[in-house]
Amino acid sequence: MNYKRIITVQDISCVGQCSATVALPVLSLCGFETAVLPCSLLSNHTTGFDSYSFKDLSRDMVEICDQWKEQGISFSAIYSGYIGNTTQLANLQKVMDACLEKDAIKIMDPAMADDGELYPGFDCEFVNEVKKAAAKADYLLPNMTEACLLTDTTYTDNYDEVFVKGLLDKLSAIGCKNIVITGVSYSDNTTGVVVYENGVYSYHSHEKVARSSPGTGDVFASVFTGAILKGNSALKSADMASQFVVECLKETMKYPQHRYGPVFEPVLAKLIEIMK
Ligand code: PXL
Repeated sequence: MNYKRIITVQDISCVGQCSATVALPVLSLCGFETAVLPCSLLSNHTTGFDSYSFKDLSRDMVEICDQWKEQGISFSAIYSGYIGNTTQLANLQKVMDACLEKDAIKIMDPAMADDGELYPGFDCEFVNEVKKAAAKADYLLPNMTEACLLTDTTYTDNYDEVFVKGLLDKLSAIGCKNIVITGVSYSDNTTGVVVYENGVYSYHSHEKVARSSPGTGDVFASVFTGAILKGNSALKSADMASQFVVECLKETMKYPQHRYGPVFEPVLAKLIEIMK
């Protein structure tokens, strides 16, 4: 048996169900030891709250990475999510160079935008650096807004399959390998994921829950990572991740006042069933 240790590189939002506080429980449940390299420490995440504090941990990232290198600590997979600035992106590359085993799987969620808007604090320069990093991932998991930004395409929520395939072509052209675009909806009652795996295109649609939440992409990416590391195809992994996201959003609907994250904790047991 090959025991896999993952490193997840993203922020810690002390309150708010996103990033590391989602990745750790989900990946533990999938059975993988998950180390965390925090890039930023926030009081709470940047959407759905009135304000937030942000501490940049760029320097700590380098110190931590140097320690790991010195001690020969390495990882069989890396899952990166919300990265706060271009220095942190450069540090992500340092970790990939210094601490990954040969053939380590690289999964990147280019978490920087949603609903046609960049998250607060990001600009074009940052997007350009994310493009370069995205080309190095084995699996890239953008939502529609991020896929448009990474391909210099004007965002629209009125698109068709030709438009989406065009995004995949452009992402392939900049070097992205396997791509999963989330939140691709061609009808009012359904949404879904487009999977481009080893040159093959597929679309998997599922129920659209009338509730969205920041952090949902992080739940998707965490489950996807766990499923890939268990040896599933990207299509199967995306299907498992979508199923769990639907469960989480249905749960979230029970709490109309809960505005800042997907309520995933009460339904974690369902993930065990989905992962079987
Ligand atoms: O991926 C969602 C996310 C993660 N981390 C931080 C965020 C957000 C979304 O707003 O602000 C800090």
